[in-house]
Order: sequence, then C-alpha cells, then structure tokens
Amino acid sequence: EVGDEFEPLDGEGVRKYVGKYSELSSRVGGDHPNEWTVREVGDGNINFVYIVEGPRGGIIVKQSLPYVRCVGDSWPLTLERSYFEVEALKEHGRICPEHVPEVYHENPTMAVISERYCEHPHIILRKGLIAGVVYPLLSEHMGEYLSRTLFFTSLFALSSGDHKKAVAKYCKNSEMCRLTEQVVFTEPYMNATNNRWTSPQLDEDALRLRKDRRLKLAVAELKSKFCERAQALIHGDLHTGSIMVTQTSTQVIDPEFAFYGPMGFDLGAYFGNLMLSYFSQDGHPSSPSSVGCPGGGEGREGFKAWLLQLISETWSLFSEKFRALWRLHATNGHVYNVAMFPTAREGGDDELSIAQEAFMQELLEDTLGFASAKMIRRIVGIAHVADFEEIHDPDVRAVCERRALNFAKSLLIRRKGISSMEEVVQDLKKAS
Ligand code: ADP
Ligand code: SR1
Ligand code: MG
Ligand code: MG
Ligand code: MG
Repeated sequence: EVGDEFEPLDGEGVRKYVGKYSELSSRVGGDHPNEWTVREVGDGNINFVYIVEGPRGGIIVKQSLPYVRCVGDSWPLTLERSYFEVEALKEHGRICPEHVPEVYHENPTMAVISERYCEHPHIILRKGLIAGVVYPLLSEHMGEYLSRTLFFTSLFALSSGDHKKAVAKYCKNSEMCRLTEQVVFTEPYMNATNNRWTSPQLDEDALRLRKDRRLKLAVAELKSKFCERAQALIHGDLHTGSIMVTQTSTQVIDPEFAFYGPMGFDLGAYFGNLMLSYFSQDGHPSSPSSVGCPGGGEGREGFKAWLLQLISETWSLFSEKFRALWRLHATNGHVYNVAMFPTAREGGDDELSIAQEAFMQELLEDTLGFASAKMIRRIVGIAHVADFEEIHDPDVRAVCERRALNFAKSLLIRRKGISSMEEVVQDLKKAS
C-alpha cells in the first residue's frame, strides 16, 4: 500500500497518494484522481514539491528523499527533516497563523507533508525582488513574523522547564544543523571541493578569504554561537526563497532546518538576503515594475532605495514589536522578569527599557554577523542565489558579487561597533 513504508514518489505516485487520504482528496475535489493536474515545482536545493489541483482547489505535497536534491545521492540526508519541518510549521503557525501556511497532513514514514498551496499570484520573494517588484506590506508582515515566532518560543514566554523540553526535542535535528555548520561557517573559509565562485574574476577574492585571520576568527565566534545558543525556535533557513508573497500576503515556508538556535540567525538570514538582492540590482535590467518606487527615484535606483527603506523599516518594526511583547508579558519572562527589571519605580529608571536596549544591541550585532556569513557563503560556497546567478554576463556578475563580498567581510569585522540598522543602510548606500 502506498504510504505505509518509505518509497520515493513521482507525479503519478503523488496522485495515488493524495487519492488515498480523504483529508487531502477532499480539498482537491472531483470524482476521480485522474481529473487532477499534478506538477512538480520544486526549485529549492533539497526536496521535491508538487502542486495537486482539482475542481475544489490545490494543495502542496512535499516529499524529502534521503539525499540533497541539488547534489544527488552522493550527499545522503536524513528523512527526519520532514518531521521537524512539520513540527516547526505547526508551532510557528500557532504563534503567527497569518504568515505560515496551514499543515493538512504529515507522514514521517514517507517523509511527506501536505500544506496550503500559496496560490497565484503568490511568488517566491527572491523572484519578486529580481523583477523589481515593491511589496508595501512586507516590512510589517516580516516584523510581525520574526517578533512573534522568536519571542514566543524563547524564555521571554516559556518556563525554564518547557524551554528545555523544546530544546531537547529539536536537538535531534542535528544533521540539518551540521549541514549549515559545514556550508555556511566552514567550507567558504577553506579549500573545499563544494565551493565555487565566478571564476576567474573572483579567484583572488576567494583565496583571500581563506587567509584572512580576523575574518576566520569572527566566523568561528558566530559558528560557536550557532551551535551553542539555544535561544528560540528558529526557522533555520530564512532566505528570500523561503518566503512567498503577493501585494497583500506574506507566507513563510520550508522550516526543515528548524532548531533552538540564536535569534540573530533567522534575522541575519533575512537581512543578509535583502542585502544580496540590493547588491545584485545593478546587474539586472530596469523593468516596468520597478518604476516610481516609494523609496524615491525611477527604475533600479528607485528600487534600491526601496530595498534600503525595507531593511531599516523591518528592523524598526521587528524591534518595536518585540519590545512591546516583552513589556506586555514582563511578568512571564524567566530571565527579564518585571520583578527584577521594574517598568518604573518612583523617581527611578524604567529598568525594563535599559534591559531592552542592551538586549537589542547584542541582537543587532548577532544579526549583522550572521547576515555577513550568509552573504559570503552564497558567493563563494556551494549554494548560490538566483539574484546573482541570473546576471548572465560573468564580468557584470563578478562586479556585483565583489561589492557584496567586500561589504559582508567588513560588516562581519565591524559588527560590534554598530549601534543601529540605519548606520548599516548608510554604509550600503556608499557601497553600491
Ligand atoms: P526545498 O526544501 O527544496 O527548498 P521548498 O519548500 O522551498 O523546498 O519549496 C520549493 C518550491 O516549491 C518553492 O520555491 C515554491 O516555488 C514551491 N512551494 C513550496 N511550498 C509552497 C506552498 N506552500 N505554496 C506554493 N508553492 C510552494
Ligand atoms: C547543500 S547546501 C543547500 C542549501 O540549501 C538550503 O536551502 C540551505 O540554505 C542549504 O544551506
Ligand atoms: Mg526552500
Ligand atoms: Mg496561515
Ligand atoms: Mg528546504
């Protein structure tokens, strides 16, 4: 029987599979599975994703095979990632249902998940940014998603016992963490066969990374933090290819790397990918959709201005929302409890505000560090991003990539001296 023990599915297998489960077939509708259209749409690096559509609607069926899709079976990868993806979708979905697709079905044996199909006109954010499309609600939505998921899964909201239980559960997603440790924090800084870059243009740049002692020390510090700091249930792969958008909707998909890690890793992944988009803009032709941006100016320059506005607005909104949640739940906090940090004492300071300032400063430093590491790995490591890959002239691509690489290297070293995202935005303006 299909679905009782692990077996890789093709399109026909998916049709049969959906037909077997009424919670799925009823959403697709119709009298017979043969009426459905089944399309494999997986454009990610790791898994297989199908859209099954029928008279009543569409669903997503995602299957993990026991290897990394973009590499092949020479890189085996645990099927358990499917279980952790579903658990994180459910947990983050409970906390922030507006921005996480609903889960319809899970089957850990088959490593199959079914979830809401983010229907047309949803597209992957990375693709929208390459096309120069402005998303007016994106900063509000991502500020909300990031503040709520990070706050409510941390010791700001959980008891120490519940937090430890959750940490222990996600500890078992260690193979996915190990992959990140390898491809983000290690290989780009050594001679590894997985690495690639625009060659010969960036040969010297890639070589210099491996010899840069200060940079390697900074990245080792971040790698330790990634491995050791069980701060919140993070998505673990929050790049712009893990977000689907329309003008009014933002949906975060694909949390298969979820575990208890540093909040700054999710924030850094997101901001780092916005910065990659920024540096790639000069390599893309102007498009009608990028005309008259709210950031000011026409074409790609206007779009770059909007991207900078998006970066500073998202950080402000995230930080405001996070602080507001903290104040609202100050009696629950295990570390920053209001009994220890009073909101206002007669004639005294608002100690909670002081604690918030200190916390946010460290979080900004982490965010900028992880953002830099995520940018560097996408330029010299194994998995590149379409933002640059779709710049077909290698000379033009290399100019954009080098600017991004130099910016990331400098940010990684300077991160502890930076006290606002606005400062970073001003530096980005000067860098491209
Ligand atoms: P991977 O783990 O391989 O990166 P993803 O979960 O990112 O796989 O999905 C790959 C692609 O499948 C996405 O880029 C998107 O185009 C499509 N996709 C995935 N989930 C959904 C969804 N819920 N709704 C619509 N499309 C989706
Ligand atoms: C083999 S590296 C593949 C990359 O794709 C995923 O989406 C993660 O970002 C991972 O690092
Ligand atoms: Mg993906
Ligand atoms: Mg939802
Ligand atoms: Mg994935």
